[in-house]
Order: sequence, then C-alpha cells, then structure tokens
Amino acid sequence: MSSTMPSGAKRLGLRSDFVWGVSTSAYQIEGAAREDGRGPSIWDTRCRTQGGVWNGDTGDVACDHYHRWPEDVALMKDIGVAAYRFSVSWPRVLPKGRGRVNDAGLDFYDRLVDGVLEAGIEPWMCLYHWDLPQALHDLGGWANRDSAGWFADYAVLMARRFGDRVKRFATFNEFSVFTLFGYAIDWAAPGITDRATHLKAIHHVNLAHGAGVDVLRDHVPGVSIGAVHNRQAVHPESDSEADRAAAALLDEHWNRAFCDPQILGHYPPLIARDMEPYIQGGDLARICRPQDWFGLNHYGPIFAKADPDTTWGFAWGEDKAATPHPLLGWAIYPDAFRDELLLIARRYKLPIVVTENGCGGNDQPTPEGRIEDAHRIAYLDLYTDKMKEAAAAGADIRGYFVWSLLDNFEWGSGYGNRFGLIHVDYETQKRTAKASAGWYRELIGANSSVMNR
Ligand code: IFM
Repeated sequence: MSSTMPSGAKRLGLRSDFVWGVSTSAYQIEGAAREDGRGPSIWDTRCRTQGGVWNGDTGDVACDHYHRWPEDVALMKDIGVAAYRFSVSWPRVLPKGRGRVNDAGLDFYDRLVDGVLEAGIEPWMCLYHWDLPQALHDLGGWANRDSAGWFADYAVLMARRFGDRVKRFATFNEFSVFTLFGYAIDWAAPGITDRATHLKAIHHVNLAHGAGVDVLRDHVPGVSIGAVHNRQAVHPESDSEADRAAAALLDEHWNRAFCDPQILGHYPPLIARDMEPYIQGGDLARICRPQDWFGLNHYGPIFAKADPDTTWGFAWGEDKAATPHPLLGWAIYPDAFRDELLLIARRYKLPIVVTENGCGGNDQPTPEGRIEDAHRIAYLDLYTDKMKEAAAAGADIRGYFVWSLLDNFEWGSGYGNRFGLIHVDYETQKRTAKASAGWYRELIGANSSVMNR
C-alpha cells in the first residue's frame, strides 16, 4: 500500500466488545442456482426473463460461494473479523417457499455455519435478502397477506435447524429497497409498479417481520434479534414546493415505513392513511415486537424530485451541489453517516449495529496482480471516523460490518460494480485480497478487545 493511504491502525475508542464483521447475501455470491434442488427465486426470473440487469448478468454462478465457501471463510479469518453476516436463500431450503424441505440446501448452511464457527467467527444469519421463492410470488408474493405466515413457517425451520449454533438473527435486509424498487419503481424483482400492490407488500412484510421475531424468540435460546434497515437522509433536489413534498414522501417510504411501525408501533403520517385499508385489528401489535438491536445499512444521502409520471410522484434527483467522486460516480458524505447514527439512536433507542457500509468501484488488478483500491480505503477511513464521532456523542453502536467480503452480483448493475474487500475474477473465480482488506485487518487489530479501552 502506498504511504499516502490512511493507516488502519487508528484507535476509535469504541466498546471493548465491539463486533467487526463483513456482510454478504445469498443470491449475490452463492451461484449454484440450479443445483442440489434449489428452486427459482424472483431474481432468477428477473435476470433470465425480465431484463433490467446490466450486461444480461445473472446470479447463476456469481462467486460460486456454494462450492468455494471454505476458501471464503479462510479469507475472513485472515482479515480477522469476529462476525459474518450472510443470508439464507429461502428457495434453496424450501424450493417452493413452503411445504417440501430441501435437505441438501439445509446441509449447505450446516456446513457453512460449522465452518464459520470453527474459524472462530460468529455467524449472523439474515433470513431474507430479497430473494423470494418464485412459487410464492406466483401466489401473489408479499402482496398476499398469507406471506406473513409463509415467512413465519420458514423462520421456524431455520430456528429449529440452526438455533443451537446461530444466536444472531436478522429477519429482513433493507425492507424499503426491495418493496419500493420491486413493487413501485421497477428497478428490481419482481418488477411491479402499482400503488396498492406496493402498500400491501409494505404491510405484509411488516407482519412477516413481527411473526419472525416471535418465532425466533420462541425457538432459539439466548437469541439476539434485529432487522436491517437502509437509512439515508432524503433531500429535495431544489427548493421548489413540489420537490420538497416529493422528498418528504420519499423519506417516509424509504426511512420510516418499516422502522416506525416495527419499533414505535405506528406508520408515519404521510403514508398512514394509505395503509388503512390493509390494516386489520391487532396488526400493529403483531408488527411491533421487542428487538435487541437496530441494523443500519448506510451509504450516502438521497436527492428527490417531483415526477408526476411515477407511481408515487417522486423520483431520484440529482445532487446539484456535489462533485461526484471520480471513480464512483456519486458523492461521499461521511457527516451524513454520523448524523444518521445519532438520529436513529435518539428516535428508536436501540443499540445500533452498522450491518452494511462500503464503497463500490471498478477495481482491477495492476500488472503485478495487486488491487490498490485507495478510493475504498479513503471511504472506509472517513466513515469509521464519523462512527467514532457518533459513538462519542452518545450513540450506542455495537458493531460494524463492511459490505462486502467479496465482489459480487450487484443486482441491476450485474457484475459491473465491485464492493468487495476481496477481488473476484469471475472467469477463474480467483480471489485476491485488495489493499482495503489489509487496511481493515489493521483497523480490527487496533480496535479489538482490551486494546480498545
Ligand atoms: O449490494 C447491496 C446489498 O445487497 C444491499 N445493500 C446495498 C448493497 C450495495 O448496493
């Protein structure tokens, strides 16, 4: 690493039991999409038949983690992480989403969980990271109220099978991304743009979350449960009344449609009336269940503008004041991370785990085979400084997970945007630690256990 790059060996003054980890998700890394009895998910359908993914890429092979997981666990161990957050592919363990169990799928996660534990790393299992079984979508998916029960049954299966070894569970990853992009904007599977379908999906996913919390609490002794929320401040693109109204509505959809009912017991005001037709007696109590931590995925703020041609009258706007980062195309706002952490601490009063933070890019090896991702190191360095500021200002932050361990399938961007600490050559599946992996190893070393006090 060049001497001008920031060193990871800085002290952040965090809790002595602070958890350093990395995150991934099933569809983005596993591959083996048609192997050992896995059923199709809505992302298989999107990639194969709906288009909308860069370069026509698919998750069919991805990082081939299904076969190469021992190497990936060894890479994590080498970085020194204490925790690994991964998701389970629902259609791998229940090919049709309910009914017949696929033992080969469960066996895969047994091997993975045991391998992670043997490496001295704690498994954090996320039950849902966007890959709904296609068979359930064919029954209406999240727009069908029965989906809460389907999810609860799946959670029972996971809790019974893995609850002896896995104690950290997240119900869902990024509720508002997969509902808004999948049911209102058509940036993601299943590619629907309909208000009523979107509203139903929001409510039923909230019900599924509440049911999942109860199941995990009942079946897993000593469990610690959270949910993972994407949270980013929403700013109007201009000062016009229309853009300000668009930003206010997007803020509720993006930042509050799930956190508020799940933790505070009510929908936020601008969307509360829209939700009324779908709420049955007792629903809000079913949704608002006690949780142990708040999972935050944060990258940067959002800019919104009015657009009457969209499902909700808002669209993503431009950040007119910023100079986009030359490598990434978007601007970097570390202060927004600190502010978000403080806002969550005040509003939701739960311990916070940063379950994702990281930076994409087009990282390529030098002729000598090194990957000098200085832009990622600079990003992580700035953001971890802001986490330190938030902790010093009173936010109860318990952990930080980099997105991601590996370069992987970045949804609509296909393999065109690399977020990994580890570079993956998709032709050969060769893994190469980037400079940022070394930086993170140093950071973890300088900020683990008693050294942190
Ligand atoms: O790759 C995604 C991940 O699946 C969810 N959070 C944001 C990441 C980067 O876009």
